[in-house]
Amino acid sequence: MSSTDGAEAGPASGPAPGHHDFVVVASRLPVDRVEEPDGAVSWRPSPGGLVTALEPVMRASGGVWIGWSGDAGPAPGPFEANGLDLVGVGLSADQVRDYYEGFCNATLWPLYHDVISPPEFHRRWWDAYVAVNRSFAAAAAAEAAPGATVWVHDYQLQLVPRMLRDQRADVRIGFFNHIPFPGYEIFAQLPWRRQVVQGLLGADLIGFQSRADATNFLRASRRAAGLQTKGHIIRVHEADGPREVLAAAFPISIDSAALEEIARREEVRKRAADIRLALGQPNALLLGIDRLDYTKGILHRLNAYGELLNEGRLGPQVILVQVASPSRERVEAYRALRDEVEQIVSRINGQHAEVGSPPVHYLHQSFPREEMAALYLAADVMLVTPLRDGMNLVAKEYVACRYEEDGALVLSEFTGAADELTSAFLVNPHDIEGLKDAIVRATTISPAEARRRMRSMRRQVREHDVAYWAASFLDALKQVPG
Ligand code: GDG
Repeated sequence: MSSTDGAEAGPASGPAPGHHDFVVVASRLPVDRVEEPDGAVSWRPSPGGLVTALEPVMRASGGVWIGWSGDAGPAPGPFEANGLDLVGVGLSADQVRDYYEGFCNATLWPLYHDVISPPEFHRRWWDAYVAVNRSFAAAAAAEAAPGATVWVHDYQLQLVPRMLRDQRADVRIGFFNHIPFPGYEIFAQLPWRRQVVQGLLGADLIGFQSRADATNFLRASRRAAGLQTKGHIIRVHEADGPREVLAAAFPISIDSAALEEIARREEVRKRAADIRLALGQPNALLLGIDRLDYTKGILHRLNAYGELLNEGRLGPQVILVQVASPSRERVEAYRALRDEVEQIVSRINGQHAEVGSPPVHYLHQSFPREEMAALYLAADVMLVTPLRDGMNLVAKEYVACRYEEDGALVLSEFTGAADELTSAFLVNPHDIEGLKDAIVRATTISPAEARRRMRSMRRQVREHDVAYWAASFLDALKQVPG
């Protein structure tokens, strides 16, 4: 990402630590540290699902965001960047290796995404996970005002709710899981399954992306922790008596209006036209935008596209632009995936390119939001084909940008987004023939059918935006009996 609208680090201008009524605890701060050649430090917004989702909510409600900066070493003191009050949690180099790259990215991530890649279980990694969760819980306990609302995010911090409650029984704790919660047969592989369930149950409200995820967690509470559930309520036993925890679905979304506003800008529309021009005015432009992650189904998508070219089913000049933003490059499975993706891209281009016009344009880069919006605008067909994805914001972003009610979305049924965007071309990405058929249908869709499908998806994304998501979660949190 090349935009640098970050602010200099400086003392927080908000309330003094320990006096925040609203505390967000997430594994990462919503900014990256940038050191200028003259040694000055600035912070620029960092891309990613959670940041994209929470930034507008934080701005609207004030409060403090606790997270890790992304670099090994001591935490930066409390600071303000980009108008947000931030508190850093420091991770040592060993913790980055064992907690972040290890337990988070090589144990929990693959386990929770249906073991697409085999999870590794190491006791040293678990110990690091416990220690780092303890640091985050301590920071939250220090920042929260009496009776504050604390919103903990995602699979990296599942033990924080319990640890925080043990120190601060007065605060109200919400937890939101951004990734899927797996079926019990898969979750049960985790040697520390009971501790994880009990860690989460320190919260008053546990939010999931879909009803299926919430149901899986309710079952895990019964099976791994031996607790009773009734509907969406889990009965937890505390030293001072029973307590009720609610587990339910709160599908996350995007700031739809803000993104549409970007897409409507003259310069963004011009950039979209220039992109098509640079690609040789293709008959159809297919687009994929993902973090380079094995859950996103990039290989299945490339294989389907390659076969369609081999079979001559797409007609001339149907181009694929694949943005694969760099991700978790120190984790072995991600390095291997990158090699495999790049091999397939080369094979397709080697076989089908004419001089000056390759069919696949592969961009292993990150782009500013305006460029993303221009890409969404330029694309006739958006390909979102994860093998498993909690929600997938890219699908919603494409829909938000298509204000002329054209374009088509091919969407995996294994995303949370598929529960809402039912007018997309829904596919099982493992079924390569079905995926190919859907790509052909989306590419040859009539303007009337495209409008009908896009209009209904746009209504969904407009009415259920990120503000709606945050408000429904926080309202429900207020109502759970504390
Ligand atoms: C997790 C869950 C869930 C990507 N490349 C660039 C860029 N992005 C932005 C996209 C989108 C976000 O990153 C990716 O969000 P996704 O939802 O697609 O996926 P994850 O990163 O895996 O997010 C996911 C999400 O959390 C929220 O709960 O939906 O299921 O896995 O917003 O636009 N943004 C910019 N440049 C890039 O190059 N500016």
